[in-house]
Amino acid sequence: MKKNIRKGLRALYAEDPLEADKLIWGRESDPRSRRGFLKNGALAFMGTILGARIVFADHMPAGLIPAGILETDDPFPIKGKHPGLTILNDRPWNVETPAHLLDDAITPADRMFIRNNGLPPENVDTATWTLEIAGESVRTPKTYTLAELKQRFSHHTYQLVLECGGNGRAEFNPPAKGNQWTTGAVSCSAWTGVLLRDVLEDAGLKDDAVYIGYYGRDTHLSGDPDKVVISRGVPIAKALQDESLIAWAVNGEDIPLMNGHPLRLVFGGWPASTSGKWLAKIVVRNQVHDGPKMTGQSYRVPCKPVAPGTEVADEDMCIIESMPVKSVITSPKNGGILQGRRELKVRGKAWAGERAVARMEVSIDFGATWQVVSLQAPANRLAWQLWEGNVRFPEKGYYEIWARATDTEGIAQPMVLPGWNPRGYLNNACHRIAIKVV
Ligand SMILES: Nc1nc2c(c(=O)[nH]1)N[C@H]1C(S)=C(S)[C@@H](COP(=O)(O)O)O[C@H]1N2
Ligand SMILES: [Mo]
Repeated sequence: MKKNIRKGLRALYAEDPLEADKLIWGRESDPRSRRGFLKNGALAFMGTILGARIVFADHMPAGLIPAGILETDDPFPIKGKHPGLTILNDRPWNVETPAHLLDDAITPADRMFIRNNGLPPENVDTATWTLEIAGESVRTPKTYTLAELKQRFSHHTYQLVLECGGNGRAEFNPPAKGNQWTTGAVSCSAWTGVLLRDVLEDAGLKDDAVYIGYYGRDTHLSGDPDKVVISRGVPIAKALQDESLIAWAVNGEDIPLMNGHPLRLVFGGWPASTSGKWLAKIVVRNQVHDGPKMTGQSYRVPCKPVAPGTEVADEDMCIIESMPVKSVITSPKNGGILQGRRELKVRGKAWAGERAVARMEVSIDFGATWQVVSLQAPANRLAWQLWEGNVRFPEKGYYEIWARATDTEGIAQPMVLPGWNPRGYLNNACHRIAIKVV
């Protein structure tokens, strides 16, 4: 299905999901049960489009776009990046990774998503690149060359989940402005660098230090060299964690330019917007950092839940810290066809911000029943966890596989969109894929 048609579908569903159901499928819904009733004609039509009868149509929620029609095959033109990635925007580059390309235990660099707010630096010279440590709460401001960083501090490698705070934004209703990420603004690669803590301790922190902020060498879209693209940060406690890195390598190689070459911060489990790319400067602050995209409505959600569409004053918005529990089905690919068999291996990844994932379940009947699948421990804290299980389909037809992770505090992914917020952050609803058994 072509991109514009998919977009049209989402827009239609965003406006009024029940009306869209009626328009597209002739699906009527029962307002009490939120369940969609497919009349005979509608059921047959939906089945025709999906290529098979929807076996558990009885359980299919109203206002749900079938996963089987959300696929894309657009080619991708950036050198060093996988041709199967999906472009959301090309100025600046914003590119996501389809779920089936996240099947590796460690995300290869060519499959890492790209989220740029401005234009990456041109002609990066690693021989002259420097990192400055400054700010009102640093004892001795310092500047290091890349070579000095590598020589002076011990090297560490961690697998870390980077997920954009806006991953999943495409589902919000009313829609939220910004890149319409579906499920693919996430990666878990092996990052190598020095501990931010070691560098901060070398420069020395004053007692009043509460936050760090970063500055990178990317250029504002306006072309104005004095305009900062983005400057976010984390509280000192997160900055001093064992896994908080200033990294120059990913999976044993130089970081791709689009992902921050030659130096970037990596804070696993927090919105990836905290992980400054093309890192030039870190400031130690005696207050919450207030750089561009740290204040106002950016990377913030209402401190208390609000009704969809509510306007929320800046002072009632809270900074996103740890990301919520989430998972993705990486095999089979959405829209897969199972021929001559009824049993299927399903696998994927699960993560939970600062926490770990304790349980993983899948459903083939739109969440009416769930089956526990096996779940591995993370390679290290803040890495994602691999899960896998077998599902059995009772008969031929169209199915959706839904996946649900539960974290160590007992918090599970919601099956539908969680707390609406003005900018469309933190959508950790269950991932689902379509499978046809023929
Ligand atoms: N200098 C700089 N750092 C940045 C950004 C940026 O635009 N400029 N984008 C941030 C955001 S919003 C995200 S989600 C991550 C994305 O990292 P990636 O492109 O390597 O996947 O980088 C963060 N660091
Ligand atoms: Mo982001």
